Amino acid sequence: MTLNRMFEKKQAAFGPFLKLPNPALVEIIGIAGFDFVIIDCEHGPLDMLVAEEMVRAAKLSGLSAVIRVSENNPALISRALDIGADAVQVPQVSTRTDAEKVVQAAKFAPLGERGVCRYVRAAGYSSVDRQAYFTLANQNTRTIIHIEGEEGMENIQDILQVEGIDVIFIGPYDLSQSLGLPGQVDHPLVVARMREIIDRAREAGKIVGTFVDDVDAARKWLALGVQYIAYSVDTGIIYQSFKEIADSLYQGVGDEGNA
Ligand code: 3PY
Ligand code: MG
Repeated sequence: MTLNRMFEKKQAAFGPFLKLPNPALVEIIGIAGFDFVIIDCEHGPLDMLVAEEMVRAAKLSGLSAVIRVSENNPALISRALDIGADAVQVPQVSTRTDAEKVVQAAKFAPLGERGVCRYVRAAGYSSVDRQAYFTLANQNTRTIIHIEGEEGMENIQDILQVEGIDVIFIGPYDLSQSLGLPGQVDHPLVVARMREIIDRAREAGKIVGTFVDDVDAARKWLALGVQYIAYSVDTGIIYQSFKEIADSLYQGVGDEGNA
């Protein structure tokens, strides 16, 4: 499945953040039936070379590829889109100007000023028609912005006016930190601010996203109208699975190996 499920059919979409540099992992996630992966170039070791391999694996497995860049920087946004990401996810958007900067970097003229090169993966290495590429890219490229700080919350109404932003993503961890409660993503104050952003964004007709790391939390936010659900992180999911297996394998087994 892909993000079209959300953008066209108005249904919820699910996908994990990825920190491990592994295209096979992306394939497995596609086979498992998710809609998208978020290749995380903000936190962790991923670089553009491996991100391109992961985008390729996503396309082969019928997944949308989102790249989270490390900062709101036009050079990073255009590289992410040039290697073929379907969407770019940009952290720490705090003002209307920040949001406009994302659109400027992600769209070609007349909508923006994305740097032009048609010899990249996104343009079929120049095989896509020279005129058609720019129009198609502007239509198909999606922008996702993080609102995850006090300033972003204060300026939310202005940010929501910016055309060309497709998803408002609430980062609960950074938001909790900016409220002086680092990591307390279930704290009533954090939850209240998240709900406020969700309501404002939905009133403005925007799709809202957030991060969860268990199914109950996903259900809670879905019920409140969140549609873009970033479900946990590859490293955490793998750790959890191995831990559960190890715990049950070792249960009742003595130090000798077999009781
Ligand atoms: C955050 O919570 O701050 C994120 O960016 C996503 O988990
Ligand atoms: Mg964050």
